[in-house]
Amino acid sequence: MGFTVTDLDAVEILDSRSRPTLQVRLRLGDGTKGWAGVPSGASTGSLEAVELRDGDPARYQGQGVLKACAHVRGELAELLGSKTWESLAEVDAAMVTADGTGTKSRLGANAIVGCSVALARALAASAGQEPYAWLTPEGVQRRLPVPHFNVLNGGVHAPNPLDFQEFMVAPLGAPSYAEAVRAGSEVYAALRKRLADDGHATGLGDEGGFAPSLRQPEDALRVIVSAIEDAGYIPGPQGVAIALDPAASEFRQKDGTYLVAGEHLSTDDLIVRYESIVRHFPVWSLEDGLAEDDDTGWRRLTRDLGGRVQLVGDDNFVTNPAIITEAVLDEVANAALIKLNQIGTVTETLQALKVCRDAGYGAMISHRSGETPDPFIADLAVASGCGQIKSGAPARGERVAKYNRLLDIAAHDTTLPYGLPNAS
Ligand code: 2PG
Ligand code: MG
Repeated sequence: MGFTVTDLDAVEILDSRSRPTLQVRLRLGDGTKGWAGVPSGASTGSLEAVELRDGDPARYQGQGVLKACAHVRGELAELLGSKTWESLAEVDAAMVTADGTGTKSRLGANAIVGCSVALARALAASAGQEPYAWLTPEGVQRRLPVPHFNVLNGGVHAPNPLDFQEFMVAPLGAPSYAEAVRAGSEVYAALRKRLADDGHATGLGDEGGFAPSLRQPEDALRVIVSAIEDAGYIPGPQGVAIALDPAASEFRQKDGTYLVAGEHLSTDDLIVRYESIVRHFPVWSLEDGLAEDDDTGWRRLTRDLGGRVQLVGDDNFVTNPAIITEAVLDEVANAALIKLNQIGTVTETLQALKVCRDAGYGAMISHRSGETPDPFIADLAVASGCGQIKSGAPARGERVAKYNRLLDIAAHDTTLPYGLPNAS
């Protein structure tokens, strides 16, 4: 049975970093409504779908999104209102074709992804289903994902001297999703106390994690392990493990070296450093350990560490099904980070997740460092069955909106298993 779209609108709102973004509203012919808040990254991959910004220096330092909003209200509203549609996939494909650039740069990936998410929500509501139920592909077992709480921030997400961007705690061993949230929050509180006791400022980075003046990644790892123990948990896969996103593209130098705490490291040096980190700390997952264009390095990293830890491609994969397919053939990484706005439609995001499932690659659903209260990724995480999500610290409204949506789903659908897919 087909559907029509009668209203489509967008307004310029602020994201969690005080930069303009879009909020999209949509209404179907049967009266059901959908909405979406569009996120925005800071450490972006060069092949990400392109956010359309106004570039008018007189407004928001050129970061306004009035043009993208106008595309939603104008060309996209006209397109979506032009006929009876059969599926979300058909609408997403039509938006991609109408944009015509291959990078979504003309209409704006921010405009397109907002319409796609708002439509997915409306179609779920129209079918009388929760978004996570409606989004679940055939044959996929829904799961409550392991939350990866980014408790300590560095890189371009914080003004401290720490080069690695994200230090996350992942309660892999928690007996349930609710207990995992509790563990994350208790470790966060213990970390705040530890840092304060050690004389560090406890100000927050963009994703709500603490941003102390630590320089060496190992110093950050040590204090996190102590915080896990202080909170009464076992550091490691049976309790609370650690995941890293160094976001290495951001500290790669023009000469090909990596600048970590003032030291120039070759690709080999950095891989050796990771080997040592993995030996000494309970790190179970490493995202963007090398820069997006360090292809030979990525292959070496995968050969050396791929059997021991999850290696997640973010800046290099940009949620692009074709790029992930190539990486699988090339044996690069063993998991992908999944961000809706990196590729720009719900349909293509679901395709990227399918590529991962079919290849036996892991997948982690992700927020962006600039966020809105929209919790859609929580539903996507459950629907995909991938068993992993990262949405920042267990603090700040735009971060906990996702974790809290999952608490709500867990409370109302008690049949859902918790954790990584191979765990049960
Ligand atoms: C990342 C993301 C999200 P950003 O690198 O994984 O944490 O950061 O949104 O700034 O790209
Ligand atoms: Mg990343």
